[in-house]
Amino acid sequence: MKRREFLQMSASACAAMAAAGFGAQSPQQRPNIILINADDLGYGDVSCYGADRIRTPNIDRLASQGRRFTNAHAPAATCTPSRYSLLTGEYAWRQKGTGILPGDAALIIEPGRTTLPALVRRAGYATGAVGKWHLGLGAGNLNWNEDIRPGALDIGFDYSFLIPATGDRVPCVFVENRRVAGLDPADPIQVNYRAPIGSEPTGKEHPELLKMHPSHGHDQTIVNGISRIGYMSGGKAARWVDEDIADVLTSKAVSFVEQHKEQPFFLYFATHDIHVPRVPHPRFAGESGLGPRGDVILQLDACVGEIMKTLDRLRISDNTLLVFTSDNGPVVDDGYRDQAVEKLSGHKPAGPLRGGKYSAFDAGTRVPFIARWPGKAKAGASDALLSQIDCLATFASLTGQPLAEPDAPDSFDVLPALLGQSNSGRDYLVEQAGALSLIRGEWKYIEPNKGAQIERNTNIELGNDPQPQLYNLRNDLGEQQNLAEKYPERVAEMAAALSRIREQGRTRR
Ligand code: NG6
Ligand code: CA
Repeated sequence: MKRREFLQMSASACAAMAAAGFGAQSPQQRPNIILINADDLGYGDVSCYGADRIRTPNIDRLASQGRRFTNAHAPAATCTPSRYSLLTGEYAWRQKGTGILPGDAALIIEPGRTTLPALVRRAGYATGAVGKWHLGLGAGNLNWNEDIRPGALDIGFDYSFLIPATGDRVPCVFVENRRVAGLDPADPIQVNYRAPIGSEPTGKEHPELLKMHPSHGHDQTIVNGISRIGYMSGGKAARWVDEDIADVLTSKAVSFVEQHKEQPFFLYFATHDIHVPRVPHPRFAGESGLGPRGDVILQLDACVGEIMKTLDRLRISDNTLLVFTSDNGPVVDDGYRDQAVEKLSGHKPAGPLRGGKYSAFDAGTRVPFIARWPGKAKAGASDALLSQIDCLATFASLTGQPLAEPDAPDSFDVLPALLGQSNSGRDYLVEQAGALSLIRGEWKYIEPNKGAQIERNTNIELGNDPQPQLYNLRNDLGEQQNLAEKYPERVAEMAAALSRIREQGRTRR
């Protein structure tokens, strides 16, 4: 055998061995990975993060068995940019068109790029996405009655079962792989975000047909007695039942785990809860005493419990890294009159933090983040700074996959912090709401922004100010004291650092 051939052969043998779990990473170090991404769940919404008006026993148990991070962030204060960043390792604000998407938007992640699922798939993982997508589907002008492409299957997932956008946006159907699930071809779906389509009633014209009324927006096509954002017609047999969404998604997540228990798998489980419309299954309705928002927190907790139970039943808990987090901070009234405000009863969805969903204040992005990997991730609390944007580089490190230079430009490997081998995560992090913020160590700088200071409908403090803001998060977690005037040099320095981060186009070294 010639030397070159021999080298080639050993290279491919090595690759095969690496894929099979030998070599640098032992099989035990290539755990299954489940990433549960809740929707709009606040830092203070679960009892292991201090909630005392509601109990979340399953999430609490996960926290007691794993690492509970107190300074972990979603990359943005709304869903689409947060999830874009999570899956690509790139700050969403670097790309146009990554704001909250309508339900008929085209896919915003370029097929072929190194995404979180594509990366772990290279390491031999089976990859699945179950739940809320909100990253667009198709290439524009999508026909929902034909094969849907590009979609999740084109950016690294082997299997997908998706809510295309959000529960409050049409189309109110699930998409399984390339097709709308349960669609009757004789009753085709049409979707429009500009003008009414078909003859179905809207919430605006027929409020008498509603079982849940909007408080703002959400007055277009009525599906299951709830008016949504956008217009749709047809697809009646395929429409979801709001009360059953959590159970349907959990059963799809559980089946994926069961089917792939023999090989390493990565499951991205993006729950609908606790986003609006909040319509709990009857077994949770009224159980929290805090109205539907509290009830769907209990429902979410039960879903997490089901996943944990499944891992125990299949005896794979010890070889599974289970991460639980949320895509952005909390909101109470997000557009439906669902008693969330009236029944809050002293519950503090943001805990000690200021602001909420949509906000540049910390409640916008600082979220629960728990990582359990029995025997590998040290149980306990950690205040290491980390972001969901780091999942990509961290899982690359975990699975022994190299990253090419253009990949995941803003993702840092924080594996030592995740496992509790170290308590330092990142040094700094950019956060996205209307304004960008830079967090560095104990300091947070919010750049000047002329936007509204309070969002009228949701009554959330957005953290916008035409003047720069500087907070010391160590002494003033609630961001009450703007120290910008007191420390102008620090402000100038952090503003310059943020400009450099913008201009350089990447931060991963
Ligand atoms: C807003 C919606 C809100 C929610 C949000 C997206 C109105 C008035 N408000 O525009 O209800 O759907 O978009 O939430 O329509 S997210 O969690 O997906 O980012
Ligand atoms: Ca969200």
